[in-house]
Amino acid sequence: MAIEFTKYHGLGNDFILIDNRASSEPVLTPKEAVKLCARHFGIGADGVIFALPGKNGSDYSMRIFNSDGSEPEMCGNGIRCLAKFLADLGAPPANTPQKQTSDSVYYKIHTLAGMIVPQLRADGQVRVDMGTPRLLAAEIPTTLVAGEHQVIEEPLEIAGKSWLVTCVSMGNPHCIIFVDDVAAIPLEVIGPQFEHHPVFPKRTNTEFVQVIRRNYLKMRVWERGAGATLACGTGACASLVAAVLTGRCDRLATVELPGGCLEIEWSATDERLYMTGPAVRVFEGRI
Ligand code: ZDP
Repeated sequence: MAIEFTKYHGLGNDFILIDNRASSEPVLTPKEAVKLCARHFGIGADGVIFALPGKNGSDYSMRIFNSDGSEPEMCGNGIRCLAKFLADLGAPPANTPQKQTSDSVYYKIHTLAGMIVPQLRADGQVRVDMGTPRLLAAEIPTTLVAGEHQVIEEPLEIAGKSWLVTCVSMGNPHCIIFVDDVAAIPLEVIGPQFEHHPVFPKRTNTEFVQVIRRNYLKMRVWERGAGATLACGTGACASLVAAVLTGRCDRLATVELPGGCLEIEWSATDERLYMTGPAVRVFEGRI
């Protein structure tokens, strides 16, 4: 069976998008997704994203498989790409008519991390209501401290060194470490050791963050199930939350990733995270 796909990226975090509106289950298995993501033997991507019919009052649903076939709850760069994909397909946001204006379109997207609302703007940027961060150890999940406590700069021994880690869930787990120089971090060596450390029962995404100014962070990421990627939207949100919680930055900041910059705001009004960044269509094909 032939399947059509479109390739998108958000700051070089790249995805294969599949129009899956005709059925409520993904048309590919995790194993097939792994093959398509392979950079030398397949199409090449950090993950495969399925645009599925809406659920619980949403316009559409998103599911995503990482390049290793695991299924994360959420994906920040991916949901910007999904919003662009739906617009390119001419798929209307059927359940959110009241919010539409001439220069922006809102989609209500059901994800395994709850309802996420991307707003497609006339200037091509996508602003996403990413919901509220979860901070308790049991919610991350991590066993680093007792379940009802927050994990703020707790020591964790990895590769013979003690790292101070702060944990934030954006629906998916993140572990943030503040460092003086992100360029000096041997990501490929220590990233997997964080990802698979037994204190993270669902594994973890790991962000190394350098504070440049109170409104500018520089970050490198090792993603659960995808390795070193050029950008991570949920990771940028989690990093800003960790920086605010530890008094390092303001609630509105630019986060610079290897693939470019995202604007992240942790609203003091509604405690929600708002992420603004690009989503770019690259090519389409059929397999
Ligand atoms: O949680 C995970 O397993 C991540 N690999 C999911 C993907 C996150 C992503 N990089 C993002 O932008 O949030 C796509």
